[in-house]
Amino acid sequence: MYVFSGKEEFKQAFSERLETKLGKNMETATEDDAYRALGSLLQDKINKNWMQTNQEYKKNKQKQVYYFSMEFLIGRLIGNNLLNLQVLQTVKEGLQDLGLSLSILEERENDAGLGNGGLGRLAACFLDSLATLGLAGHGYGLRYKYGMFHQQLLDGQQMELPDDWLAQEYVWEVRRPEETIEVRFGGHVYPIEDSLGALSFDHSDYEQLKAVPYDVPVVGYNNETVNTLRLWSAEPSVDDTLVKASLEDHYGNFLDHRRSLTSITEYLYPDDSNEEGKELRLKQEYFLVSSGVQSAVRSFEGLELPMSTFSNQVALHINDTHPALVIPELMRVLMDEKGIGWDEAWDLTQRSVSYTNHTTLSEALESWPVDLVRRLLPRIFMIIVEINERFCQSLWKIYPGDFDRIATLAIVADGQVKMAHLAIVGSHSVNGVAQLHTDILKRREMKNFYRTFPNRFNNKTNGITHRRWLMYSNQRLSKTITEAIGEEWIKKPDCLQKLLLQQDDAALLDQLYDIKQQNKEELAVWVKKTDGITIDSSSIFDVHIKRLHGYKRQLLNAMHIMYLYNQIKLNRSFTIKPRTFFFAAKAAPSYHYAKKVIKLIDRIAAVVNNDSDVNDQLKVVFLPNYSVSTAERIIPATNVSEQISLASKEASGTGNMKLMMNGAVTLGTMDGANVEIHELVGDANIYTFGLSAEEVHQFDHNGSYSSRGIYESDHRIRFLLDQLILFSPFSKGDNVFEEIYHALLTHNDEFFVLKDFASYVAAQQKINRDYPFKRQWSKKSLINIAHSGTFSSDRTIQQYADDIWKIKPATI
Ligand code: 26V
Repeated sequence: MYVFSGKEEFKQAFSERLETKLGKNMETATEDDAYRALGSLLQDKINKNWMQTNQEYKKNKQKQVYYFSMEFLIGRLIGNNLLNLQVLQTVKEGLQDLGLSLSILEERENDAGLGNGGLGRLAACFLDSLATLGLAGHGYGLRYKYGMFHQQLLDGQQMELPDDWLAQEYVWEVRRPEETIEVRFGGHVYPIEDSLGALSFDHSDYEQLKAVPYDVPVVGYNNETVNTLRLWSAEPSVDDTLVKASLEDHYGNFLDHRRSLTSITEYLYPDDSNEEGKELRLKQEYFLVSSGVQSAVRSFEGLELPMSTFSNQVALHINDTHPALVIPELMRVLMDEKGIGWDEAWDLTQRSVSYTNHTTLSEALESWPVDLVRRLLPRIFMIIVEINERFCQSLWKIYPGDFDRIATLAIVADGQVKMAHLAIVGSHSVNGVAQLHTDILKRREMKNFYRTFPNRFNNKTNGITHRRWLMYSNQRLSKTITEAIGEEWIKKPDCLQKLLLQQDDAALLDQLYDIKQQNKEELAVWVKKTDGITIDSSSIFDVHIKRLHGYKRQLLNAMHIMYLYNQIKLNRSFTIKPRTFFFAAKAAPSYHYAKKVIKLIDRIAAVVNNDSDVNDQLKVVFLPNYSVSTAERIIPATNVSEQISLASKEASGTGNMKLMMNGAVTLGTMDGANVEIHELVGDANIYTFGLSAEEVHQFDHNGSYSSRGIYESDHRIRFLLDQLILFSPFSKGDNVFEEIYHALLTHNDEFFVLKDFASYVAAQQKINRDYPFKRQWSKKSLINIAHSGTFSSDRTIQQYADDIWKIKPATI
């Protein structure tokens, strides 16, 4: 896309924009003004191609993919847009000439945290790849007024503060009131039969509200494509004056009622591990689904094609089960609004919808009480019941008399609507997010469904966009890679493998080492500035960044640090290569145990960092408020990537991919995509440890694990656990860590922390021995970078496009 011919043209346009948009000049403009002027200037350039992209799609009757997701963790856009428009360098230099720093202006943008973690960030990476590959794929999400909470630590206690990201005008969004959709909740549905015996449904007494879209452009890299991320916002409907009457004209009641309706898009649910069954969450889900489906149908109708071709023109993808109501909602629109019969509507629905599963953790599996669904969504409920009836009847034909099997597969059972069952039955494709995860779905979690629909199941190993996570966030490394192998890797990330030819090139290895060193120094400066902690940038940077969860085992890492501390304190001859352990993690606000682990890490940091016997060898840093923009700072500076989940629990992981791509070496279990990383880089370039998924399964199955047995036989572990509850530098004699102690001992250590401790320590010792051999370490780093192209989301999206959505690039 043509943006600026060079920095002079940019400077001219920028100064003009300051004047025309903000009435400021270089003397009077604040940093905020400058950011705003830059954003608005880019938005203008993007708009032209945005419009053109939409027109081309329509003219060519291009099949459209709508990616429905409750979360899009997009982070800041300015740097990414400059990169994709290929003017990052021009603008950086132009601003410099004007006495401004791009990186300071970038900080003015609020980081759009409309997601919890991996699932939301994946959606954002996918949008980037769709646009870059020239594919007609768009995001449908919610415009939460408050995104992921802002985390602060007060004496190690996590505090959640509201993320008021829209407090300042968001430069990238465009409100499109003309595209508003009406969404209905509640009321009563009655069947009516006409004189010919045809059935229709009358829906009355419902509450109606407006879904107003705010569109955010998604700019492809070095092409003309601009797709759309459409975020829906709830607003009161004009029609609700009717409601006013039913509330007996009481003005206060009326306004309360209005507020409660529009609260649907107030905030993002900050828990990604525990299904709470909150009514407001179900309302959010249906609000997204109903707006999205109606809007997709409306666009389809603009093509003036027969309804029977819907599934040739439209693919609806659901990111986990959260938008699974897409299935009955599309059935409703096709039947009740377009007059199509059940069988044809069902056929079109199944052909359009595809579903990705992101977890096998039973606590996170969604199911909704039948009573709630019936009350909130009466027509949708009727359709779900009918889908279930027909499905169970079809099962009866395959498995006559097998009540038990049919009961385990039913969509509605035990007073609950099971969303995963609905998603599998109503779609043509179900995929897991890494090979191991897909195998577990097929062999265990969804075994009966897999037997019934073997062709529906497939794997799509996750990916990350190498544009944001390498080209943008690690510009030094990108430059060196291009100097070494040319720039083909940018369009074809698999070409990073060319680096393998130079794996013994001493100069290149030294250069990689230096780049890492510079990135570490930069991070150290930032940590000093923001948290006041001094770190040794020549120490090993060991990084554990992800949501805080029992299965991710931040506790295992923390206990190892306690162990090192004890060793150094008690054993004069024990030394280690200096190491800085970084953590960043948000805990779900109601996840008590997770908050205790944060507290423990904070306590360990306080002890270790202030003890002069150890703090030349050991430092611990907990970086608060983990977000996309902090990840962008930490990842380029990492030596060791901690991916230590209990095998079988982490569906894929994507941080593992980002870190590998930036030359970190993985310390990991054989879980999720770590398995695939290991396969690619080989034993010499990854540190693996711990139980296998199969071993974990066997223990869970036969119940033979005893954490107490380990406590009794391993004195190191006994010592550590006692330090949690008896007087020690960590416990300080109070009972704050009793909960952790009991989880490990009384409740038999659900996540096998004690079981994997010994092999984790051994792997860490190996790292301690290997790191000082600079060239060899750099070679491991190079081999990781070289194989990381496989994990570009361009590869992932190409596979979705070919195998699931059946779409080809458009020519814009
Ligand atoms: C679940 C729930 C349930 C309660 C309500 C709010 C809520 C929000 C999100 C979730 C989804 C949890 C699943 C998830 O995030 N899975 C992660 O997906 C990543 C992308 O595929 C994958 O890399 C991670 O391994 C997986 O944990």
